[in-house]
Amino acid sequence: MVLTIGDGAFTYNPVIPSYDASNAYELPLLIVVFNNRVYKSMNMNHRRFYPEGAAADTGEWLGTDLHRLPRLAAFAEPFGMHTETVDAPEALAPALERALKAVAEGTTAVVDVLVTR
Ligand SMILES: Cc1ncc(C[n+]2csc(CCOP(=O)(O)OP(=O)(O)O)c2C)c(N)n1
Repeated sequence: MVLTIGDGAFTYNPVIPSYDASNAYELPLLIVVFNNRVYKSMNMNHRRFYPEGAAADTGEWLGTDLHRLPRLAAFAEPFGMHTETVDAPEALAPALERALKAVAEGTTAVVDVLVTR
């Protein structure tokens, strides 16, 4: 089973209990995160509805700027899951191959893919 998800949706949803459920029900998943370090759809709404709001003044886009978050794959490590962080296009295929192998062997894998937009 494969889940593809953006970093905004990933951080908004109950990832930690879901990891526990994956282990408890022995349901290995391949999770691929498209990580652009922003909850962009919400950020665009802030800009659209409050173009002269406090955030426009301060540059502090609360709840939508995800730059400060630690490495997302790290949250899976205490659950014994396979983790990958991909920061170059050529690193993607080998990371997915390693992750698929882990899933085939029964371990959930989280591949955090850093994208630029
Ligand atoms: C299950 C579920 N939870 C929450 C939402 C609300 N929601 C809409 S878009 C979004 C996050 C979008 O951020 P990201 O996935 O990083 O995509 P981006 O906006 O950066 O393109 C969320 C949490 C939803 N649509 N569905």
